[in-house]
Amino acid sequence: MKRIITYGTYDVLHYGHVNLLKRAHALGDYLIVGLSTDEFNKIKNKESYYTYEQRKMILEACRYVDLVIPENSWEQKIEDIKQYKADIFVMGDDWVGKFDFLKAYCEVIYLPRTQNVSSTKTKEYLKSNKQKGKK
Ligand code: C2G
Repeated sequence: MKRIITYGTYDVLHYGHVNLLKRAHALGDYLIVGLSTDEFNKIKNKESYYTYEQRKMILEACRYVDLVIPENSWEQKIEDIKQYKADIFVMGDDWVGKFDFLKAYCEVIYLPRTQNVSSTKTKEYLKSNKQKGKK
């Protein structure tokens, strides 16, 4: 049983997120997602549209996700890897190199991001259409 762990905010879930989760899960048998709490998002300077509980519910509905745990800090990854016996840590390659220190505890893999999609772009599109009075 190969266990994979990854982290993120996963706000306004889109196909770029799902593409990451799908490829991460395919590296093993069990995928754990450390989901950024609303408080941690503030530390990351990220505003999320959905609350932690809403983002957790949406992620738990994704077929590639086996367990969602809260991500409260930058420092919890080593403990999580030990506690959840993760064999592989996966992130999109916008993080390449940033988590290489985890190689002392498990395999570290950065996967290519999916181009042309982001929660920010989606939110901006919806906001601009709202201003134009479109439904
Ligand atoms: N992602 C992707 N393609 C996109 C958008 C996101 O592959 N078009 C990946 C990111 O690389 C990340 C995951 O989807 O691995 C979640 O993205 P975010 O929610 O933006 O995560 P982020 O804010 O980068 O948080 O401790 C790590 C942080 O919590 C990562």
